[in-house]
Amino acid sequence: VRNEISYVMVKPDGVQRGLVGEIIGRFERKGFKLRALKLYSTPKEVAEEHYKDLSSKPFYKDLVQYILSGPVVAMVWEGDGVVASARKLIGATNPLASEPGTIRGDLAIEVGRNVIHGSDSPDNGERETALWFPEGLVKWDQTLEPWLKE
Ligand code: DAT
Ligand code: MG
Repeated sequence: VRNEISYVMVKPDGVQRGLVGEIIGRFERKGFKLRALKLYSTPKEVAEEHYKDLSSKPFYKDLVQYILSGPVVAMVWEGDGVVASARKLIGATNPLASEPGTIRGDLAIEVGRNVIHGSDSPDNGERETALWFPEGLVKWDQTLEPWLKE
C-alpha cells in the first residue's frame, strides 16, 4: 500500500457542534500522521474550487453556502492507504446510510450536514492539499512510528 496524503476537513457544523476533538481523535488513534492543521475561515473561491466537480448539481449552491457558513478545521493526514482508510472512518456520504462506528454514522443525520470531508482519491488528496494549504505541510518525525509500522 502506497504512502499518501488525504485532505480532511471538519465542516462548519462539526466545529459549531464541538466535534473537532472527537473527530481528530479518531484519526490520531488510528495512527495516521498529522501533516497540517488550521481553523480556517474559507474564502469563497476556495470553497467553489474545492467542489467544482459538483458545480452542475442542484445542491451545489447550498453546499458552497454551507461550507462558508462558519470556520472549518482543515487537516492533512499522511499514511499508507490513508485516503481509502479515511473514507472508511468517515462513512457513506448520506449519514443515514453510514455504518455505526463511522464518524458520519455516529454523529450526523443529513447529507447536507455531514460534518466532515475526506479526499476520494490519492490524486485528489494532493490536489485538495495544494488548494487548502498553499503554505505547505509540516515536516516532523513521528517517534512512535516503530510501534505502528513493522
Ligand atoms: P463525499 O463528501 O462523501 O465525498 P461527494 O463528494 O459526492 O460526497 O459530495 C460532496 C458533498 O456534497 C457531500 O459531503 C454532501 C453534498 N452532497 C452530496 N450529494 C448530495 C445530495 N444528493 N444532496 C445534498 N447534498 C449532497
Ligand atoms: Mg467527495
